[in-house]
Amino acid sequence: MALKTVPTQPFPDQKPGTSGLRKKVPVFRQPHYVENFVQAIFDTIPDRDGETLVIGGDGRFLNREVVQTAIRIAAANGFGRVLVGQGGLLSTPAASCVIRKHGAVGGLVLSASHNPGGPEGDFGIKFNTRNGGPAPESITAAIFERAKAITEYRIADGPDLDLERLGDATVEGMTVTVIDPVADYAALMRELVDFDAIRALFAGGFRMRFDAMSAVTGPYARAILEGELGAAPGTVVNAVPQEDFGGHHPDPNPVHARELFDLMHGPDAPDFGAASDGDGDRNMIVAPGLFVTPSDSLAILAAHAHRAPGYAGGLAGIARSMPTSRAADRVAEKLGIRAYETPTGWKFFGNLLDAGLITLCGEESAGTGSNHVREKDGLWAVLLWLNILAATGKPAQELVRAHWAEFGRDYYTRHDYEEIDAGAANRLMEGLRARIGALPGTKIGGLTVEAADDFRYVDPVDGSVTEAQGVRITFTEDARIVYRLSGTGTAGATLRVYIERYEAARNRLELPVAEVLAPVVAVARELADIERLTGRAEPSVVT
Ligand code: VG1
Ligand code: CO
Repeated sequence: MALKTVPTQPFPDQKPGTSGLRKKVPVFRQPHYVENFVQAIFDTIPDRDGETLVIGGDGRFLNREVVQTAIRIAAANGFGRVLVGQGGLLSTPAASCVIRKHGAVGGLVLSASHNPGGPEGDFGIKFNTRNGGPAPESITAAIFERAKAITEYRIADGPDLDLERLGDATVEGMTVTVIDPVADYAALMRELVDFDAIRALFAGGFRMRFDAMSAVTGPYARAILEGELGAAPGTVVNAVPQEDFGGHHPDPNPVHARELFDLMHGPDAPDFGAASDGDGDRNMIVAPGLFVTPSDSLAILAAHAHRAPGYAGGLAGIARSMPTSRAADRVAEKLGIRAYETPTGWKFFGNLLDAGLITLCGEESAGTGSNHVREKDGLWAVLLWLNILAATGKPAQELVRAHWAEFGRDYYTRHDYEEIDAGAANRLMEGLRARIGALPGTKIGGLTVEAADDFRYVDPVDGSVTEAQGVRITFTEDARIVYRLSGTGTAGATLRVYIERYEAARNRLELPVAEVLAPVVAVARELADIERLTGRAEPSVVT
C-alpha cells in the first residue's frame, strides 16, 4: 500500500444544499467526483491530524464503494482513526450519536435521505461536525469554494477493507474500527425513554406496525422494538435495507408509505403505526384512522415529553422550521418557554441546541429531534411516542384529539410541484417577492392578507444572517401560505407550497382537512399564478 497524490480538475456543481451534496448516481460515478468532494470536505477540517472520523450511510447503491473511497482518502489526510458502521451502515441519527460519544472531529453520512436510490436514483454526501450536527452554512460554503478550486487529492492505494468483520484494521497507519451500527444508539435510547414502560405496553397486547421502507432503520427498529421491547415479531416490516429501497421513495408520508397509511385506516389497524425514511432521520406517525401531521406530532411530543426520563426536567425551549405549523408555539406558550422559528434544514437547530436554548425541535417534513443528538431522529420520535402512550395509558388517537381540544387544531397540507423548469420556478418566486410590499390589506378569494415577507433568519447565538428562506403570507382569517424552492432535489426545481389554517372552535376540530383548506389552496394557486408559470394544474405530491 502507498499514499498517492492524484491531480484533478474541479467540478463546478459541488454545492451542498439543504442537507449535503445530492446528485444522481451517474453524476457521482464520474471519475474523481467523489474523491474531489471528500478531499474538499477534509480540507475544511484543519485540526484533523490524529483525530477520529465517523463514516456510514443508508445502504443505498454506491454506499459501500464510497465508504471504501472515503476511508482511503481519510488515511492519506492524517486522520488517526475511522469508525465505520458494519456493512457501511449508519443511520443519520446514529452517526450523530457516534460522533458525539466518541469525540470524533466529524463524520461523513452517505445518503440522499428520502430520495429514491439505485443505479439511476440519487446519492448524497453529508458532512457533520464535531457536535454531531450537519455542517453549518459557513462550512458548507467553504466546502463549495474548496471544491471549485481543487487541483489534487490524496488517497491510499490498496485492497478493499472487510466491512463485515467487527473490530480493528489498519490502513496506512490509520486505524479503522468496524462498529455495530446499532449499539451506541440503542444505549442512548435506553437513557432517554422508559424501556420498562414500553415493554409492559407491548406485553399487554399493544400492537404496532413500523415500516422501515427497506432503508437503514430496519436493523435499528428490529433490534430495539422487537428485540428489546418485546413487540411481536413482524412488527417491523421492510426491515432489510436494500440498495434501491425496493424501488420505492423511502419517504414516510401518506403518499409513499401508502400501505401503512391504508392499514392504519382499515378495520385491522394496529394501535400505532410509524415509518422512517432512507437515512432514518424522519418519522411518520399514524394512529388508527388518524394521520398525525409532523407539525402536530412535534407539538404533542413537546406537551408530554416530561413523561419520559430524558426530559423529566422539562424543556428549555422549542424550535420549528418556518414552514412548520405553529402548533408547537402554542405548547411553548403554555409551558412558558421560548419558541424559535428557523429556516428549513436541520443545520439551523445546531446552535440553539448547543447553546441550551431548546430541547426539542422539528420540521413539517417529518423530522423531530431533541438535544440527545444533533440530527432529527425517526426512531427516537417513535420511542418517545410509545413512552407517552405507555405513561398516559391513552390510545394515540385520543391523545391527538385531547391536544386539539386544548390547543386548537392547525389544519395543514403541503403541495409539491416536482421537477418543474428551474427558470419558471425562479420567476414564480421573484414574482412573489416583488409583490410582498403591496400584499398586506388586499383581499383574495375571501381571505385578507395580514402580512407578507421573505423569511430572513438571524441566528440568536452567533448573529449569522440567512436571507430569502421562503415567502410567507399570513391572513387575518388565521391562515398562512408559504412558498419556497426545495434544496434537496436533483432534477429541475421543486416548488413547495405549505398551506395551513388554525381552528379553535370545538365544532371545527374534526372536519376533513381538504375541506377546511380548500379556500386557502385556491388562494395559494391564484396568488402565485402557479398553473400559468409552471404549466402544472395540480401538484405532483400532496401530503
Ligand atoms: C427537505 C425538507 C427539510 C429537510 C430536508 C432534509 O428539504 O423540506 O425540512 O430538512 O429535506 O431532510 P427541501 O429543501 O427539499 O425542502 V432529509 O430527511 O433529506 O435529510
Ligand atoms: Co432523511
